[in-house]
Amino acid sequence: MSKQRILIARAMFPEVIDKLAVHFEVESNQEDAPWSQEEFAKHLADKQGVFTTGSDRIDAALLSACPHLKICANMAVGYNNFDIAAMTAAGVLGTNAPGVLNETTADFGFALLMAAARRVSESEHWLRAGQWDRWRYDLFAGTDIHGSTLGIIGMGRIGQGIARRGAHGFGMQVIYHNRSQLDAATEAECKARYVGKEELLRSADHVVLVVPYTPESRHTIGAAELAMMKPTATLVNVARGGIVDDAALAAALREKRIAAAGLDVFEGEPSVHPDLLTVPNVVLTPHIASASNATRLAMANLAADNLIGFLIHGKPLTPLNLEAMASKTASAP
Ligand code: 8YV
Repeated sequence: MSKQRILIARAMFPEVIDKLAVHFEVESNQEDAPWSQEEFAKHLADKQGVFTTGSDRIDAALLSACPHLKICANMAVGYNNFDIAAMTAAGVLGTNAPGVLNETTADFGFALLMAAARRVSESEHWLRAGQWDRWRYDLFAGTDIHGSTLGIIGMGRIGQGIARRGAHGFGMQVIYHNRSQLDAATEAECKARYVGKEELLRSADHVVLVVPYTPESRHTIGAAELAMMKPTATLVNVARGGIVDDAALAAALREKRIAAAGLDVFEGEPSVHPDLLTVPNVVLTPHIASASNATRLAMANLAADNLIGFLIHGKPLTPLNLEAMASKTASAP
């Protein structure tokens, strides 16, 4: 029997391609060509499965050009690049890559928090520009991390990892806001207290965002929320571009209405709002919070195992819309 065909939409670890090639006829975009949606659809038109990253959009137009497609396996925990409703309607399964990146992303959230609050990037740029001629008592003085109040918006597994680091490692008081309150045991383990969003913004010394992107979470932090934060506060976004109103944030940073920010994700990335590029008190990184070698390999393997699990064995590991697809089939006339 001939092998099923899959597409790997972006450059990928050679060992993951080799693993997939045992089971499938694989086409991979190893040269990492930047495809338009039309080009993507052309490459995908005769495939049963696709390995995507968070930058590859799966929408109704693409699906209608790919009649053989059965599964889109995302190498990301976030899946706002998938139109899940359109996929379910087309009978296409989506899978994501949860779990394997939690601790690495929590590490990086903390790195951005410390770099922003203690002005690591800003002072390094200044030093590299040859401006350091003498010590001063207030040279790049920032805000303490230890003993301060850490506010986390979005208390999933990554948020909990950040809470544990703050509470256990740095003696921070942790408050959090989430769609629902965590169970008492998890709250105790994270030493975290549930509060309303406004209370969090007004009382936290540092605010970290780890909410998934949905139409409802767009601009969770805009001008009104920034106005509630302390002038000494730090804001960190390791969630998704669009959770923060980047123009409003750049203005707040420029006018020192908040002290600093650390951003790994941006509205419209890889473009970055030009105002963010010119304010000094923000640390900017190119969506690398999960980018340790080991974690990126684990994410890629999970996406590959979802393709193998579903197309070869009928059992995906981390499906997103399996139940919705089943109830659609059950209710079909
Ligand atoms: C990925 C991410 O690096 O998992 C996610 O949701 O945002 C990142 O870890 C990126 O989306 C690559 O697919």
